[in-house]
Formats: sequence, C-alpha cells, structure tokens
Amino acid sequence: MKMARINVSITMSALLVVTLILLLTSLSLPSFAQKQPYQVQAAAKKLKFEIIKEAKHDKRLFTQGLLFNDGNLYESSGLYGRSRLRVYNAKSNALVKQQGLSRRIFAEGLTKIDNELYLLTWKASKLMVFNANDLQFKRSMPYQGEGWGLTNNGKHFIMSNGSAQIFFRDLKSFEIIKKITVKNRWRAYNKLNELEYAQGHIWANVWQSPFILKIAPDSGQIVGIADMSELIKRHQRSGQSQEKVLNGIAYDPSKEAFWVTGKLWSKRYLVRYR
Ligand SMILES: [Ca+2]
Repeated sequence: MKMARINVSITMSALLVVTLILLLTSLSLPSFAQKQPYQVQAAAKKLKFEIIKEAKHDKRLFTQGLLFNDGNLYESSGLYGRSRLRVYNAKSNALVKQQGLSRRIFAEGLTKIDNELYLLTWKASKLMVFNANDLQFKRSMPYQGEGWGLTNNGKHFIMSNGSAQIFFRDLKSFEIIKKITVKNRWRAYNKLNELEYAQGHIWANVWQSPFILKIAPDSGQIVGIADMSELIKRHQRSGQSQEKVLNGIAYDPSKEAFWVTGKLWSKRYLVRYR
C-alpha cells in the first residue's frame, strides 16, 4: 500500500511538471499570442475644457435635449405640465419659436433629421415627431421602456434609457439595430442621460454626476472623461435640490465646440475640449 501511494504521488508530480512545462511553452509560442490577443483597454483620458462663451439660459427650463443645427439651438424641456420645445438663434440667443406640450407628456431627449424634430418621452413610451420650422406635432411612434437621451449619426438614432446601455435604432421604424454597454475598462457607467453625436464619438451626460463621457460608438469604451464640476458649482449650492444637474450637450461644428448647460441653470456655456 505504501509503495502504491508513493507511485501515485510520483505520477502526480510528474504530471504536474509536464503540465507546467506545456503551459509555459504554449505561453511563449507566438501562434498562441496571435490567436488569442490579450487586449488591455487604456483608461479613459481626462479631458480639459476652456469656456469660449457664456449665454443666458432660462432657469425655468428643465433641460433634457439640446442640439445645434444651422445656426439655431433646439432645446427640449421636461416635467409634467411644463414640457416644451424651444428654438433660439445661437449667435444672438434670441428666442425664435417655442411650443408647449401636453400636460401628460414629460419631454426627454431631442434630435433633428432633415426638417423634423424627434422627441423622446420619459414614460409615455412614444417618440414624438415635430416639424422643425413651426414646431407643430406631426406623428408618433411607440417604443418600450423609458426614454432619456437622443441623438443620431445620420444612419441611426442613438438613444439612452437611464441604464449603462446605448441603443442604435432604425431611422424609419425606430426598431433596435444594436446596443452597446458604456464602460471604462470594465466598469459600466449607469444613468446615461443627454447624448450628442460629434467628432465620430458619442458624448453623454451621466445623471447626477459632474461627468461628460466621450464614448467610442463601436465598443462602448469611454475614451475621454470631462469633469464639469467647475460649472456645476456656479449653479448648485450645497443643500439645494439635486434636480439642478448638468444636462444638455450640443455640438457647433463651425466652432468645434459644445454648448453645455444644466436643468434649471441660468446660463449655458460654449466649451472646447482638449
Ligand atoms: Ca444633444
């Protein structure tokens, strides 16, 4: 019995050594490395910003969507009984047009394609379509779940719903084409809110956080993070309502800069990231 135990023990040790040799050899083989590349995701870069311009913002507006198009700024503002659409001349900041919405609607993210504005609703599960000139309602399309942020890349709608996922949807049917999870290395970022597609990336507010994320649209990896605390401090005093959060991103390609603001803020800011 004793000899048998020793034999088993020797066999086990030999097996272990052989396994170890095989493992070490395979790790050093180039073919192994080629077949199974181990990609280390770089951590997101910290983005700095400079303020190029400041403009007045109506502090009654619960800003949900913000976009720039052809010299105009378009804004959707939420809350039940107070939801509305507004258009401003971006240069003069003059109000061009506004449209109040049904008391049953809590307006959310906004995007523009051709001459139509597309508005998400928080819990009504419908995408509302408006004429971009006169802001008159045209039609609506249903979807499932909550609506938060909305933008587009010319091929798809890009939508958030308060989770860490971003959905790409068909421009005609609003069907989901694909989805990505937004993460910095392996850490997912929840509560993605207002969105903007610009410079080949998706830019996102994160609800109740000071961050604007720059996201690779294919992988969902965060490639840049901007801490906007400097602006938030000007509008949030300690002990104040947590409603006055950073929200709203609109890209002005002629200036290569972004208009950013917050809910119930008295100002918006044109900032350039580097
Ligand atoms: Ca936007």
